[in-house]
Amino acid sequence: MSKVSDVKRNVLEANEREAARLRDAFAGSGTLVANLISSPGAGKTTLLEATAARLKDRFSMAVVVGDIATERDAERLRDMGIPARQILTGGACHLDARMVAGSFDEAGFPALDLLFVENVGNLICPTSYDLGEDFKVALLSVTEGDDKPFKYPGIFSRAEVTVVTKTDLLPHVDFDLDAVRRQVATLRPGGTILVTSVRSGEGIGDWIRLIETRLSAKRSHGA
Ligand SMILES: Nc1nc2c(ncn2[C@@H]2O[C@H](COP(=O)(O)OP(=O)(O)OP(=O)(O)O)[C@@H](O)[C@H]2O)c(=O)[nH]1
Ligand SMILES: [Mg+2]
Repeated sequence: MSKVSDVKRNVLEANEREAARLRDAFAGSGTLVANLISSPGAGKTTLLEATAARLKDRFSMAVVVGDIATERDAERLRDMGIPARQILTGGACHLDARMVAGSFDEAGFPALDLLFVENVGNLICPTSYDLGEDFKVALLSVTEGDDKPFKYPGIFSRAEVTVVTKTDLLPHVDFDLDAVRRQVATLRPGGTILVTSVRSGEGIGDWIRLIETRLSAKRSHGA
């Protein structure tokens, strides 16, 4: 049992060192990095498509996306006109910093303003792996149930931003937004909650403003 925890601790420590190297590199280039985490199908790629549509003409941006199989999400993002690199994890249920660093180097991205990392769809495994990001974003779609923050406290306490997605579907599901707000406020006091729908456009402007504000804060901090 203790050997298993030793191995796990060593893996996480090695990841922390690689993540620190990535964070230094992104500080040097002034690149804002967001790590998007959710269960499968909550709407990560769709939100990134909407983000690309609104920001790609003003900022240089790219996406690194992790999945256990298929190039599909990277293709969707390339179709939106932004460079995207797919990492196939070979079954692993999360990205780690080494995978992101390798993929980023191979991709030969130009100096970027924005890098979005779409993690493997999973609310548990990606939570413990720092990828050198500026902040984690947890997405929760209204079809998943309003009890999820307390059931998966790791991600909702570590994510600076929680994005509730697919609010156009609210009339069809039992989902108490206030209950989610209360849980997130308990797990992440002072955290940001955005309530969004790519279909109706609700909250997408708030998301875009958050990205712009965070980028300009990072740039003025680094200047
Ligand atoms: N009604 C509605 N559907 C949405 C919205 N956002 C995404 N979807 C749909 O939800 C499904 C999953 O969306 P994706 O963006 O592929 O989800 P994902 O989180 O990237 O999924 P994985 O990469 O497989 O984990 C797709 O059919 C989307 O069209 C929304 O705001 N409203
Ligand atoms: Mg996706």
